[in-house]
Amino acid sequence: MARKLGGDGLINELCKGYRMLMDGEKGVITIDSLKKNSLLMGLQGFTEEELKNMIREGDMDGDGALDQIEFCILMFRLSPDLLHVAQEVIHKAKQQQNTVHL
Ligand SMILES: [Ca+2]
Repeated sequence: MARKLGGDGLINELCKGYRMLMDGEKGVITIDSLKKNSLLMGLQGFTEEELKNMIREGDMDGDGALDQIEFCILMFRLSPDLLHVAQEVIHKAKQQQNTVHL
């Protein structure tokens, strides 16, 4: 599915996902907001331990929550396909830059 989206679409999808999962008051994804909102998004079947691991995995500054950048990086790490799309987008962007310079 990610493949059909262009670069902007991909980032938009990630941002949309982030906003749906985050704690509306704190503006970050916490274990509680992840638990609550993943159910609303229909992402069932994760145990609390798996969700905690997801936060721990992505949390780079150790505050126990995922900010937008941490979330996006985690998504790219969890999905090799997404990473492939991102590389294509970067590749295309570079080609466009080259065209402009020529
Ligand atoms: Ca963090």
